[in-house]
Amino acid sequence: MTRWSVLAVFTTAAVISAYGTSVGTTAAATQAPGGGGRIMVKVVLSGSAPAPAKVQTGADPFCAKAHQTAPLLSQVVQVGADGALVDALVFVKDGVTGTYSAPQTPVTLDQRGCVYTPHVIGMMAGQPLQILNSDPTLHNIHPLPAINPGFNIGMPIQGMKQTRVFPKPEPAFHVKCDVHPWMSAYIATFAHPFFGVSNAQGTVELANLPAGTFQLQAWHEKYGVQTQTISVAAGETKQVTFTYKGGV
Ligand SMILES: [Cu+2]
Repeated sequence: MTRWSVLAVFTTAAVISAYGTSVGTTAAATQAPGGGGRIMVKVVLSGSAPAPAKVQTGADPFCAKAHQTAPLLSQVVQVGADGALVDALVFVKDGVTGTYSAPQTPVTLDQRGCVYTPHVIGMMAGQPLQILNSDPTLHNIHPLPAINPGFNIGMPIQGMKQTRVFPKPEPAFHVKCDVHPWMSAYIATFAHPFFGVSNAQGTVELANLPAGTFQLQAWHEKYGVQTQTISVAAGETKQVTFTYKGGV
């Protein structure tokens, strides 16, 4: 146990699962009959967060105007109520067997107001990534994967869309814009659908899990990786908290 970053609190509750095999359309739901396990994850920051840095967008008049009234703030550490840590990627690192087909529904990465939205993306390997430019200015999207092929696309026109696929699973890699150095996003690709990005409440729900013992990881771009091991029985719901100490 001491190997793991056990700052976490495990709360176990046997719950009659609302996730039968007839619910949901994910690959997990269709390929893991007899599963229906669920892990409710909360990611929190126990210490203080750095003051959000103002991002200088003046290099591009459009971007400057987009943030004229309220300055653009750094997305690196975003904290919600009660220390909820936003944009942490939570995923099953180990313990999933079987194969899961990638949904053909694309994940959209928008370039809007000279910001990538969402800031952190989890998607299945092979799932289409739709890249959208909502701005009437040039963006040049440039992902930097190590395992998957990278690309570098200029998108000069508002409304322009491009679709790309990362065919292999890969830990979170950086996405940058070659025109606007402050633009930053991360993408991770998975061989299964058991992942999620923490929302404004710091929560992620991993649903339709097969019964088993899993190595669960949380990844945050500044505060790094934490790991826990957790077992889920068929139809069981468990709660897990990842706690980061934070700091500047
Ligand atoms: Cu850009």
